[in-house]
Amino acid sequence: MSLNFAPATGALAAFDLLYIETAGAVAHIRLNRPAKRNAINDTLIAQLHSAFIALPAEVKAVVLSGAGEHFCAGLDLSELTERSVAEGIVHSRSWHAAMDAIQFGRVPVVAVLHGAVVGGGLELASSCHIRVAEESTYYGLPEGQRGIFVGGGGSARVPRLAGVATMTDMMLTGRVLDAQEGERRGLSQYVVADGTGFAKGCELAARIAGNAPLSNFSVVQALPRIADLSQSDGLFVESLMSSIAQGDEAAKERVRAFLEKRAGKVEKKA
Ligand code: 1HE
Repeated sequence: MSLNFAPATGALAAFDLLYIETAGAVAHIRLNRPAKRNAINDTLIAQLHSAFIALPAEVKAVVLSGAGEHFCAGLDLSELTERSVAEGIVHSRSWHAAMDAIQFGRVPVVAVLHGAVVGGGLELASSCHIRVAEESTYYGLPEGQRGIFVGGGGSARVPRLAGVATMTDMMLTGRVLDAQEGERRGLSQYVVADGTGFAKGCELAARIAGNAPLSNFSVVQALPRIADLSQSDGLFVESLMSSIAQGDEAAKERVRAFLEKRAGKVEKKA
């Protein structure tokens, strides 16, 4: 699917390590440091954080991708040696803030993956809501081999997608998963041919952007929190969230449209 993207203006045009373009309700944010395989340095994590906070109101969904041969090589290791323990904690927390701005931001984010999705790159991908992986994608957590631990939210997010056992294996043994195995284990929801991930991501983002805003809000904000609650507490929060969403005029109109045969049915994939 091709959307009519134009380079972002205003606050979103100000980032030198991101390329941002918009097409109506969809924004495309591309990590733009291909010479360093989109390795995330302090500037890039700050720019990601700022960009997700600065999304204009008309943007309803985001596609996140990486320039060049790889999605993201993780933490910029050249900056690692410079830090004291205290600075390391502050640094890790700056990643947490950026990833939270993505996961618990205003809009759903579709990550389009290709090539290396490693270390902090996998942490970034796992903070998004849907992952589309091109066949070239491979996932690794080389922290174990580098003598460090994940610090960008990976220990909280990756096990929720693929399980503690898979993450333990990847970290202890350096096991690398290909696109197919990543999908089987829950790291991505789609695997597509090389070169087609962006179109698929745009198709999904456009569909998401057409949902009622409160539906998207409840999926992004309530669903992961409910999954962390006890069943009893989760069901209570669900009853509140569903009642809030149902009360919205957008929901009422969509239900009316179905009953009056103006809306599509749920159909099996062709
Ligand atoms: C980098 C980085 C990086 C590439 N930090 N500079 N991440 C890793 O341990 C992954 C390390 N990177 C790699 O394994 C490979 O670079 C890739 C598999 C991603 C890509 O390989 P390739 O052959 O396409 O590229 P390359 O030749 O290895 O790298 C090109 C340049 O990018 C080169 O710099 P140059 O100046 O010699 O041209 C590399 O040094 C540079 N580069 N990756 C710094 N990661 C919040 S905690 C998160 C903890 C982690 O993420 S740990 C995992 C870190």
